[in-house]
Amino acid sequence: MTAPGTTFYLTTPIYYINAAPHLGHAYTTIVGDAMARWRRLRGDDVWFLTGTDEHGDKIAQAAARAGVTPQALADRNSAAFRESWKQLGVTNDDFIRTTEERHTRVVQDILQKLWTAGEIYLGRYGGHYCSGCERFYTEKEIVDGKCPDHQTPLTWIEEENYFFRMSKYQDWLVRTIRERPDFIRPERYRNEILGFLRDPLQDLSISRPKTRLEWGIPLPFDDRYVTYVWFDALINYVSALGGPGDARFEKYWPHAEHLIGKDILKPHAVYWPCMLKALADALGRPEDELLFRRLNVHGYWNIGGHKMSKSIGNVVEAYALKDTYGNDAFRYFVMREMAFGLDADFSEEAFVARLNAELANDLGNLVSRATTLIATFGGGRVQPPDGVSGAWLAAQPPDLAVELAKCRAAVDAAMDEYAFHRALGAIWDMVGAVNRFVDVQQPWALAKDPARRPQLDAVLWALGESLRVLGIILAPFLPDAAARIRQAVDQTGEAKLADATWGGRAAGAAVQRLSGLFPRVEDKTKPAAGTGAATAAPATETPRIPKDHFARVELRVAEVVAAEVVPKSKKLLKLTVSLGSEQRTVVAGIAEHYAPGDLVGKKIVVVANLEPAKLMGVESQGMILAGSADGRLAVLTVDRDLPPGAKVS
Ligand code: ME8
Repeated sequence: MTAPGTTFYLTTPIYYINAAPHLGHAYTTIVGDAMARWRRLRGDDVWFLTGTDEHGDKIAQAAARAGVTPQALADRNSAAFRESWKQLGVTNDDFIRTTEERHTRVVQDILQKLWTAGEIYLGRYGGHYCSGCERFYTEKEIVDGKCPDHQTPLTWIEEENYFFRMSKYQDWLVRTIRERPDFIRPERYRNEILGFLRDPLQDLSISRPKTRLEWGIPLPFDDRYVTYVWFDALINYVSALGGPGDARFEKYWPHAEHLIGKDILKPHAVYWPCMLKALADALGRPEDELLFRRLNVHGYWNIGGHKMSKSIGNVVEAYALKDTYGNDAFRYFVMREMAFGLDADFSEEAFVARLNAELANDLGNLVSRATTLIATFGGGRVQPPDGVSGAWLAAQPPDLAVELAKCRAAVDAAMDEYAFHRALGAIWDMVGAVNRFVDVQQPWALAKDPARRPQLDAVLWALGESLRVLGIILAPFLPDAAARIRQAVDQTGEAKLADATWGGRAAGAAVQRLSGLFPRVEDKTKPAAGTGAATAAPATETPRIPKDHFARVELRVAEVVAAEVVPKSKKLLKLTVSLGSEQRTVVAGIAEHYAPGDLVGKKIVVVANLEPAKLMGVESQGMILAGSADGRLAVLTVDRDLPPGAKVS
């Protein structure tokens, strides 16, 4: 694990601009952003790069189909990627385009150096070419005479081309991968490449004759040719830093880590290290100064059990869910659902399930519960406990200081391996511990006994402290929600990981109520209960009553302070509500419609003068109002802020 305060350079692939940004692109860019934010949070000096890959057959063909020049298409579509990442809140430090002069200059410079050093030669080659893949296939790779990827017929092409002497680096590459266990991660991809390298490595054709393709970077030593798109594209990682010799390159390149999907493993794990080794030799520099540090490879998203296909548009639709459910929810789902390195399946149903259970329920409710408890019982302030109550708190289960230390260590280790799913799992363990802490400590019960005020204050302080540290640790993953949490606990300024220690805030703080951080959403993918026709009871069936009958019912606004399931009951929730001057316990048959935390912090309406009644052994001192139709139920709330206890008439 690298020590905090180090330099770090992270790149995503540069995306082809013949398709709109979709789920796959968004995933890599989001995890890249989370990693960049995480390393900045640790205090590292970070440079995070993304961009677009704009040359090659695919782009030329797409432009021809659209009736525009390749450059016009590139300008328009590259802007779509840039805009998309901006909307997602991605914090890239630079955005490189392969049609930029700063890129073509470095590509031509590197080609010239390799040519001069004898690393490139002119040769003759005949092969089966797929224009979709922009590559030749060997006899062994062809399936039924067709491209194994596109299942389209291949074209036999024979031509003179320039070749990079890649084969001579085969032994060196195998040795390097063996000596550096984390050069290609996770291990399954390292093994895949070592397996591939058991067969002889071919030299790499790095040019395309202009007679066949004009849309590329001209070779500096033969202008009848343009550069093969992969040779051009890989160099973006270096050209964006200004190329060897540039101050930015010399600072960041030794710490370079690439992030890619498994589809582009071979160019990154084979061509690219060989190119860099050849460049190091040509420049007379040690190979360590030119090799990247790590290649981090993730798996592929499938959609609803099917392979992602750009043509059906499902990948674009999946990405559009960020607009429906919000950036943070989208980020959370993709990072939590995909075990980094393995394939995963995307479905709206799974998305909504996680959103409701983990974001709305676990995290959102905790924030709402904790801030409401502090507002109600602490007057909106928390104070660090003194020696006696501090010692009492330290002995209370669950021990949140220990839980936090466990969470921090687990997140550190997970992020070192790009295991975003595990990092979030560890943070949710902490969220769960704090929720348990509230259930076990029952601050509303402590509040009933004035002699236990110091313990109540210590519990409230622990809740404030939990939210403070969560607001920091969550920042790389859920930047918007984390900022709102930090604001609610009066933390302004930049979050720093070093501050996420238990008891890190010595002074007291004001805490503001924060509810609805992640509103629950209805699962549209599940059929609604009932027939869909209006089946609410007709409003006029019951006999009319004089007005004063209604006036005998005392309705009041009540604030839900705490809620729990009544043991052994499926239907009942026990709510603790505040009527301003007093607190009441109200038992309501709503557990099939609301999780306990859903209502905490909400202002609802109760019948305050009902005779007490026992339900499953719990005395209910009132009744809440709720509407129902089609098997659905909704608790009545007030749409403007009124103090608890306010009369309803
Ligand atoms: O290959 N699941 O660009 P590209 C997960 N320009 N990630 C996916 C994905 C999926 N189903 N589909 C795409 C190129 N990705 C080249 C790269 S780099 C020097 C040149 C992501 O637009 C993933 O990161 O086809 C994958 O590697 C990348 O998009 C490919 O993007």
